[in-house]
Amino acid sequence: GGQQAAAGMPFNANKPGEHGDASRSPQAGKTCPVSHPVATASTVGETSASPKTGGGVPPVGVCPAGHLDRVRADGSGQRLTTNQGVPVADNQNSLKVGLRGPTAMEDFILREKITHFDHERIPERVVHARGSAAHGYFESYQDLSAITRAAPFAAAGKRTPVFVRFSTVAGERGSADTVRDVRGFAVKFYTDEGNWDLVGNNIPVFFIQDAMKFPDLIHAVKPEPNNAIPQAASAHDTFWDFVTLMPESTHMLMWHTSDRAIPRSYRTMQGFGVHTFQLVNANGEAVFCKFHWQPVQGTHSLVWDEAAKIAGADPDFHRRDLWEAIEAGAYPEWELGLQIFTEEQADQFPFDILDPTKIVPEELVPVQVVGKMTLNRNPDNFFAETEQVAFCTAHIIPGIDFTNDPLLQGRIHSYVDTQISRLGGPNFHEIPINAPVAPLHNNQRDGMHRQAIARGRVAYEPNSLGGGCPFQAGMAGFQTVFKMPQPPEDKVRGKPELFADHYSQARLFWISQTPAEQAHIVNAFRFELSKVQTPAIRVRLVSMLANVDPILAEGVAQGLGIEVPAPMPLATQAPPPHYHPSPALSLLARPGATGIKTRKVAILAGHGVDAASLQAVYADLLAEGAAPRVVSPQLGQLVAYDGSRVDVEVSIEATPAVLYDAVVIADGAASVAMLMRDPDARDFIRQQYRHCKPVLALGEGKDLLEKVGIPTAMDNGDADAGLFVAAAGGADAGLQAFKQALAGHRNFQREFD
Ligand code: HDE
Repeated sequence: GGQQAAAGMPFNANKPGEHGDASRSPQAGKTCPVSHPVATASTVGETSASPKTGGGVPPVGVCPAGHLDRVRADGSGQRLTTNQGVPVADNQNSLKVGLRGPTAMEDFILREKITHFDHERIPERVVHARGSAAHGYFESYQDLSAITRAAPFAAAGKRTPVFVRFSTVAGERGSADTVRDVRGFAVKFYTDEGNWDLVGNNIPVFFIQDAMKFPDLIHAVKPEPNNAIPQAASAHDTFWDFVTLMPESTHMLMWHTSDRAIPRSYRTMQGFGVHTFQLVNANGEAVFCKFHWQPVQGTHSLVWDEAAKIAGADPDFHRRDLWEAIEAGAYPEWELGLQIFTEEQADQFPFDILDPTKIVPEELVPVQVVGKMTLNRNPDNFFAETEQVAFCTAHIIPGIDFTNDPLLQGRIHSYVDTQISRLGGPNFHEIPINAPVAPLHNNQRDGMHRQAIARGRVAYEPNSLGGGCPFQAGMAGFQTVFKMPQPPEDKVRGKPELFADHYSQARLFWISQTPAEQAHIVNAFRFELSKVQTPAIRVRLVSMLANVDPILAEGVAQGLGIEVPAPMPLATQAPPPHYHPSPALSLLARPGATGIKTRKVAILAGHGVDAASLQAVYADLLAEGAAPRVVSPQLGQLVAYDGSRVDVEVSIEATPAVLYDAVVIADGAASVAMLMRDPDARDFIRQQYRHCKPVLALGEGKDLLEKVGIPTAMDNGDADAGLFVAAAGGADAGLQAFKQALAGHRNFQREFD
């Protein structure tokens, strides 16, 4: 770059970037205008065989988010401009009165840039602030028009684009992903009859029965208002103070302390609509419905010690997992299940279907699978899409309707209301990610940030000047068909009698868990209440649990070092319904159908490793869709036993044990000796073992197990179903067994040994 300044010019007027001109101007031949890919019939489906989407490639099927192409922007190859399109000559220096003088007020370029920056942030969501999202589509397996006229179910094979956001509830936008919390599971269907938002959670019940209590619940669980502690945690006094004074939360607390609240991945959780909804067909006939999302990948969770460590090692653990799976073409999938029942059936249930603290057990009403959702495209821009997406329970379409669930009724108001302040006005439906794909015509006008240019004189109805348009859709439009009991004549503040049974389904959940899951619940209560500083709150909690199960209450009381107090008084004298265990409520009931796909496997190795067996195992795991990584105390290359070189992909320090689903210890005496000397490597093995993950020791790798004190058989003499020692060179049988264990995820038996 020319440094010779003309007389009077600043000496560095033409100074190149410190890294040369390349960092400041496009490379030769790179200045052509960028075309924005638009999915057409011929490109649709093209990417199904491709290992990667993202990066603007049109996705499979109905081109999820294809409607967003019109607003996608890409600066590559383009010159820099202001927001007014004025080309910017110098993006390094503000305009000054002389090189050492003050900045000129007239530098509109600087001022525009700084002003925009100053206003970059919008308020985070008051709850569910931390989240991640992806595009995809829902495909109906069948024509459900006999039950509902909802557009996505109109025909077998029909595809409807979706945008799905997963979230935690309590933490702030930058909090860690793996905290103990409920996960949001919000789906926006862009149907051809308008947008339908199914705003659910990964737990099928809720803490409270009435919207009136929601601000109290959230104030109790959020960081305490005097010192803003703790972040993204329910383990503090105000939360447990509140919930132990609200016994209706007992059932939810059982789920909240279960492994459901620490999922392995967004891809491995169920989703639930929670409330009872109605499905309505074209004849106006209604049935009740509960929505279930069932992950094809199976349901898998973390263990608590691991979740806590991941929060430090990779706070973006779930965000990264979702992103990487989609980039790798391992598209997450969920089947949609419906529990459909009539009012007559509902009248026979021992609980009220309007009570969001109750499930409808699958033994009572089986779940019918009616379609599948596939997420196959990452957002292009986190803010524009994931942050600005506005889910509202009020967004339903013909064929779906509410019920009188008093929690749902309050939500119908809350979501639209909150978007108005979060997104700055009533036109948030015009933000591209929120805009319906279905055509939109009405007489709503104006407001902050209005985009649409409504033509003509007429913004009222009825009108003759506009030919009566837009006209009412009549029978083709949304109609409310409340099959629910008619509202009583007198307005009341109160609850139906059956809402007062707070414990039977909490007990149902408890007796449906495997021993390992029960132990985790006891431990979680102990942990949470250990953080509570007020002894009376601990006692109150145990008195609630005493109504659920004596073993549970005793286990928690023991952990807290207190006696089990008298059970909390019951809110109803009616005899409690009796439930049999429901195996479907155990996480272990759904191992999933994707085997070891996307499971992360560390192959620990050092110098002197047996390269041939390492590479064989690596290739084998990769071929089955797992994600093996050569992990070593140091980066660079390892010199193998045979003199060849093995690339280290990542250091132990950068990716500790908790970030992997399993570990293989590579063979080779020197390699194993190097690992033995490394404290991180020793910890790695201990933690994999403690977290019940599969471990495969190849050849001399077993010496590392011995070194860290891991028994190769369980105390009772049984083989550990997740620990495999393969003879040198004979990895095959061991590897097969290891992969089977990896598909099953964990061996919880270890916790009892
Ligand atoms: Fe929400 N909830 N909620 N909630 N909720 C919000 O809306 C609210 C409830 C859920 O990814 C807010 O856009 C009330 C149950 C999800 O953007 C707010 C009540 C269930 C998300 C709100 C509930 C949910 C939210 C905050 C009780 C499971 C994130 C920001 C009457 C069925 C959606 C926003 C996303 C978000 C209110 C209870 C799920 C304030 C008043 C029950 C998944 O409107």
